[in-house]
Amino acid sequence: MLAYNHGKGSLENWLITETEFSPDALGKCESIMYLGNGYMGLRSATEEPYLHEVRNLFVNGTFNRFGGDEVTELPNLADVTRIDLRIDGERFSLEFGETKHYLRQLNLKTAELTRSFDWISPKGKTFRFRFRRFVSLDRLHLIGMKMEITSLDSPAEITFHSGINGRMTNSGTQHFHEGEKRIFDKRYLQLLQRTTESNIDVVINAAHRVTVNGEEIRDPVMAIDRRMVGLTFRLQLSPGDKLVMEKLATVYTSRDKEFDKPDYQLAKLREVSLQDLKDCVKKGYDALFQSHCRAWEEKVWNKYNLNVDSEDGFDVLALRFALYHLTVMTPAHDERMGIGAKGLSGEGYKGHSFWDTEIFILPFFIFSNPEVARSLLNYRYLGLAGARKKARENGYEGAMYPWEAAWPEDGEVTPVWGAVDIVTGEQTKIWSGFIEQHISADIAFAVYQYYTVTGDREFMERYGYEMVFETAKFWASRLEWNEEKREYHINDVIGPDEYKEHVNNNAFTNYMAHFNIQLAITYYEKLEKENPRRLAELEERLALRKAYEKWKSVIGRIYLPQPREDLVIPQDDTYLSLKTIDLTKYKQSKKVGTLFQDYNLEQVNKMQVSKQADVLILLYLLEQWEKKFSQDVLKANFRYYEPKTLHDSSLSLSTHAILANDIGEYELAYSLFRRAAEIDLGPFPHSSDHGIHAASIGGIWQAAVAGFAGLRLSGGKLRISPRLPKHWRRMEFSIYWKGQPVTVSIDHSALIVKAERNEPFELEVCGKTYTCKDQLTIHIDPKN
Ligand code: IFM
Repeated sequence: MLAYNHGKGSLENWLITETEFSPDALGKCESIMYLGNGYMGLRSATEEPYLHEVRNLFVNGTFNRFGGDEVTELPNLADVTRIDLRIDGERFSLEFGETKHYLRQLNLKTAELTRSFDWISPKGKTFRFRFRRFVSLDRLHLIGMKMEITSLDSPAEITFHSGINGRMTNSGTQHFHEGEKRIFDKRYLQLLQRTTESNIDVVINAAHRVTVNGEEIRDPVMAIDRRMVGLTFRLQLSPGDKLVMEKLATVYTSRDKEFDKPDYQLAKLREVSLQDLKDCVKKGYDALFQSHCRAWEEKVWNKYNLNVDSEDGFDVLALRFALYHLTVMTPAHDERMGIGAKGLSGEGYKGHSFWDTEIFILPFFIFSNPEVARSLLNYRYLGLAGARKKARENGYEGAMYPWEAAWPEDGEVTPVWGAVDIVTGEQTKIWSGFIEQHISADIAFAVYQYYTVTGDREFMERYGYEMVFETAKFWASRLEWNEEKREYHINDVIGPDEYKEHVNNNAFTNYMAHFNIQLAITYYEKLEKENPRRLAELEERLALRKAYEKWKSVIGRIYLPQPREDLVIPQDDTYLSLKTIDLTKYKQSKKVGTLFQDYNLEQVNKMQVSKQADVLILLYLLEQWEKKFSQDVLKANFRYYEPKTLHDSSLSLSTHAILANDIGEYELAYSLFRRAAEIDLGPFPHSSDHGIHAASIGGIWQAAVAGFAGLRLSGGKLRISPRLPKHWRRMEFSIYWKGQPVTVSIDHSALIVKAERNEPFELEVCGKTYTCKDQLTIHIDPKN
């Protein structure tokens, strides 16, 4: 059972609480309460093991491929969290005995996981337990853990084993060679393992400090076995005695920037990582934890300054949950890495990056932390090599970005086979890696958005223009001339709606390809004026003049599906002529994908049913570039597609929430926002088993800021057209506009925009253009 109202006073709406332990629904809390710092992610499995637990530790970027039939994935590293505990010889587990006052909590403010309860053993002895854990935001390689056991009424013998356990797999796949184990000074444990194919060295070190009533327990029994190294402590507790175990661990890999160099030496990696652990041990758990808390305060809460005053505390908590996860999932330290669709919280999607990053997550960073946004775009710049390879292999020019991306040079890594087909009993073929091609334009869109918001010319000249030019070259070569209609088509694709495969002229794809080519033309002409030298350099490498001429010749002849008489834009050539079925049952289902209990994908392909926002996300994105469609078109499409959209992808609800607000369906907008937040925070016990939903989490922020606050690009300009939900009294947040910090405060009667450096800028509010010099106050008519 999850509860969100346990935080009181300064902790109000900061705590995610599990109030009852359920061995049948472990995945939920393991995922949503996972800890991390962008360098690594530690799933929050309990210390004592359970049958259906998934214990994961991932370090970003350490991809490995196990055998030819598999695709590369983030390997599950050795575990440091498990503790095998016996009390008077009996195994400790919450499945036995009686548990009282159980609470497991993630404190979003301090990024600390705690668990506390009283446990009455089957022999009737009572113990008080408290566990604490953090993954430091201050020292990226550090994990800290603490266990406290107090015997409340009886003497007891406690034995526990703790160490580094390399017997971990990704659902059965073992990514590491056996490795080397070592114990230094009877205290410092070290496990060194190498991935089987990518040859990445991973070194994990751990040290324990065990005390009873403050007195240190020394001389544990040392153990080294296959793929593990550990210590066993044995001690006696009298009634009232308190056992405290502090465990610190450091995790390093040869992928770390400071080691991934031609002069790399394994010995150095081992030494540095061990020395770091020793330094940490000297500082001690409490001091390390304090520095970690300070880092959260400075780098996250004070920086983003997102405050909502809502009658419903859940809204506040959901936004903090979003900022928490956006922080722990993002490799802000290393531009060679992207964000996985499940962050670093689970094995789902193998740590791969999708368009989820550019369209759903990046806007948060572009507006709130542009440096990190730039790093994430650099990751795609580095990915140009793989994208060019994919284009070449498919007979195209330029850069065709992989649908799923891992290490930048890997290129396409989408698996080819997926879930069972309920009709044939075979594995369904995943076509996305072949024909879900809009990703290339999505990345160009992200470059556009980044540049427009930040004005970072240096980034553009070094990386951004090249990405836009190369993706435009891809689209120009991808277009297919239709002689009969005398226009260019894009056939045989999957658009965002993955329930429609092999369609022709998916509106999203065609418009985004058109956008990408138009953007390349605009940027080419801009660069020609602003920096002809840079253009000449690019010209030499990329044969741009020829490409530019091609763009100019195709741009006016790309087929862009227009609104019909009823203003509905056809999602593709056939969608609107497919049969409709009664979707009530599936729309109402708490589980996603229930349609596939009755139909296979081939059948679903022939119905007007969408997995996720398609035309609607197009309208949301396009408006940011140019205002092409009227409010009536928006309304007509929302009303047509929303009833047909099952939101079976977590990417969908937040987009619908934003657009519902845009068309004045305010209550629906709030309920869609709420449902988006409940994808991970809702009561459904298994919705997050494979990990959190990173894009949806970015979408929570977008639904609040781009939706309710109405802050987004519109026709290339900044616009803020707020319409807060009725029960939100106030909203405040900080963004950056052209490098200047800007604070935005909104309530139901006024919008206040503050230029923190007094640099004047223009913005549009509810259709009118204003100049904000230092502070701008605009009164809002709540009726309008
Ligand atoms: O990128 C998404 C896609 O749009 C829907 N299926 C899941 C992917 C990863 O989140």
